[in-house]
Amino acid sequence: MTAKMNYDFKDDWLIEQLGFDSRYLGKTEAIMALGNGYMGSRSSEEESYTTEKRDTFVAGTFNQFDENEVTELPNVPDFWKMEMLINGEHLSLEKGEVESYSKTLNLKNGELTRKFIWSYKDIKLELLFSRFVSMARKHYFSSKVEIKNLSKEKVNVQIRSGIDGQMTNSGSQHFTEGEKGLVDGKYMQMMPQTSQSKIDFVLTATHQLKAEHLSERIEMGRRQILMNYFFEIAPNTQAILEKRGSIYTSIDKEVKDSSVKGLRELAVSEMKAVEEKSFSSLLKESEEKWQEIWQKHPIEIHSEDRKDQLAIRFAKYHLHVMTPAHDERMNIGAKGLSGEGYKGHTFWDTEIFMLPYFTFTHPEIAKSLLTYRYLGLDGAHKKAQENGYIGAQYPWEAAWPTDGEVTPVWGAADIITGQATKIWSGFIEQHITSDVAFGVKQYLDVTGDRAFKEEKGYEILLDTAKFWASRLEYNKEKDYYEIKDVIGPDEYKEHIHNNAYTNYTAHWNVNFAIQLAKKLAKSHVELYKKLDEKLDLSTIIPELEKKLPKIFLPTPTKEGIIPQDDTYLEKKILDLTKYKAADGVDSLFHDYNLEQVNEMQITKQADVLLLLLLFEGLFEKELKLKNFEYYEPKTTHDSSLSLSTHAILSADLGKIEESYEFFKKAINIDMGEYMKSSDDGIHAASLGGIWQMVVFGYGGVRMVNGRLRIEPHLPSTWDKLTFGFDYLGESIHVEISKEEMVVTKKENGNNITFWYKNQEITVKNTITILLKEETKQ
Ligand code: IFM
Repeated sequence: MTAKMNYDFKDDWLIEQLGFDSRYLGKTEAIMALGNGYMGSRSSEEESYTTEKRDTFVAGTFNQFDENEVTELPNVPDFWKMEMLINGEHLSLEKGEVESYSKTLNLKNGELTRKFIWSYKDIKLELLFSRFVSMARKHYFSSKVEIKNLSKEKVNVQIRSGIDGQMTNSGSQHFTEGEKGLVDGKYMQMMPQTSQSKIDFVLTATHQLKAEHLSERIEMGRRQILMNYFFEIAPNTQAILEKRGSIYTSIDKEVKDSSVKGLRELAVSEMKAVEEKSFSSLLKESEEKWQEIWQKHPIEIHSEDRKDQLAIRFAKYHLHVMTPAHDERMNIGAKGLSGEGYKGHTFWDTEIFMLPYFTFTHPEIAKSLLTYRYLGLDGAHKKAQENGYIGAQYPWEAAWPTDGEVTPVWGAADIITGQATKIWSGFIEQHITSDVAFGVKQYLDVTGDRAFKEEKGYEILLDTAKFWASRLEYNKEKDYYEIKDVIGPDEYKEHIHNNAYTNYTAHWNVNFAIQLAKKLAKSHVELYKKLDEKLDLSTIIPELEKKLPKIFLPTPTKEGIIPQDDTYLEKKILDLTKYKAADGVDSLFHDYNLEQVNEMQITKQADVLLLLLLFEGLFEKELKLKNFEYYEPKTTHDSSLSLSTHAILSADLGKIEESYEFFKKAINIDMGEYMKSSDDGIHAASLGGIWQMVVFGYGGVRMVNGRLRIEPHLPSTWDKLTFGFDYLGESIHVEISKEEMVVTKKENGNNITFWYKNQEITVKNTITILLKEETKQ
């Protein structure tokens, strides 16, 4: 049997796997992951397989397994597993015959269903499994199985289902077992505690079963509490088992009594209310919440290939499933809540790739994500001090905001030496500090959020610049300040000097902070005083002013190429054709180790090109074009963060067909045919990249030097694109066809201004721009 993905539906809301193959469970476990930002769960099958990776995470509940490991999101006890014995035979799709297998995620309401007919010996059953994590009640989830007997005789069924705490993160057990118990004869509860962070969990589950000749038995095993149900199904009849579950933890913000006793009582009383409702009415409640998400700035793509429309929905679905919008002490992991990859840690992926989606369409969520960085200032100070600097040096990988740096020090074994490779990012991948500042500035430009600016945003912008003041190194011989020994976005180059992206973004951060401090000193005296007391601006700003003009910014060669770093352009060039064509990533490392790659002009992901995109106002089109043509062939796109940047930049450069090819590759990172693409979890940043490709790339929306610009360019296969965003408190709707662009905002709000081809345009209500000619009001 083979398994393959199918996206060919009429309504563009469904993703489906056809056929079952236990070698490829990881694909749909991750890309069909369920969640609501509070929790997220891989969509593992109900019956168990050795190849499965069964994970459920609760955002923010980090724990350190032992002192040799870094803190990570623990894999919490599992609820979804159901072991079934039919006439004493285990239900397993690895035996017998399976017909009409499909596993489907409905992006519209977050419901996962799995359907098939299973025949083994004289047993023939039709099974339909459904489940969802509620968007309406963030602690709750439900599942259901309908079993129809297609055999000639009645079948005896045993189902074991409950809460299974024998889960680990690839072997690391994060919980002490805690108490277990059955309340009122039907509510199973398990109360594990994380071993180091001491977070209490209360997990509750209960079942409802419609079946004949039913008997039941509770089973309390080691780290398990399970119900065993025994019943019969006559030919051509069915049995239905429904399950409800909930998770509460002692760090839940809204819970008044967070003692284990308090959480247990709360969970049981809420479960009693939830139990009254049918599976479908609980699903409906959840669907209504999803509707609110879908109705906020929907995107419509009229493309020859319907997968384009599906892709933007897929991206938005996951962006909401994985984002802990409910709690500003939490942020988005590089794999969301869909896998153990990157341990639930937050990277620059948030500010540069995902935050723009929220800033432009759900500013309140963007604010929460940036508040996390504000709460992370303590951790950033700690990191700066440990490294002998001052100010806020943001950690490359972040977990609980005050933890500081949590990047692991050792990674996979080197293919040549067999020794674990040192992960240098936590020490020297320092552009994250200006990336956070960039995210704050973009949020302020787009929302104009005064309260955030004055209470948090300005402080981040100034404190990050203060870090750079101490980080810059004076080069006496050259009489400039430089940034040596770093890793830029291209992680294939370690210990390099003057990475263009790092230097330019640090320069921007410093420059912006100087202007800001001067403005505040003049016009917001009280605020300036407060910030001065905290950050010692009266010493730092003059120091920054002295250093700024001498910060080294790599200048273009006579061929117009901005050197990625001091030595990149002197390195050997390798033809990457075969590696670029390979399935999956990192095929280069079948032939070379990192040390060797370090010595060649091979770039993992957009580096100089990302700089040209984010700071587009600084560079001429011709220079961008030359650099695009120079660097792209040398880029493996081994990081999922790369393709969207290339798609947007090439669209800006008028290479629209090439851009669309990047777009296609980018949407296929998770949604493609390659069945091993997502085993460690979905690629969160690339999902933010999908939104950016559509709205920034083809919609042409951008903030340039603090001003809104809209300059669309549709791929030739797209007839129409509609989308919306919030700008300075106004809700903007944009409709683009081949001929015109119509920009609309509600009449009674403030006028907004945007730039189109160097023309300043004011929108009172609606404006139509003929894309090739003049403008109609
Ligand atoms: O942040 C990225 C990095 O740029 C490339 N490696 C993976 C990280 C997490 O997504």
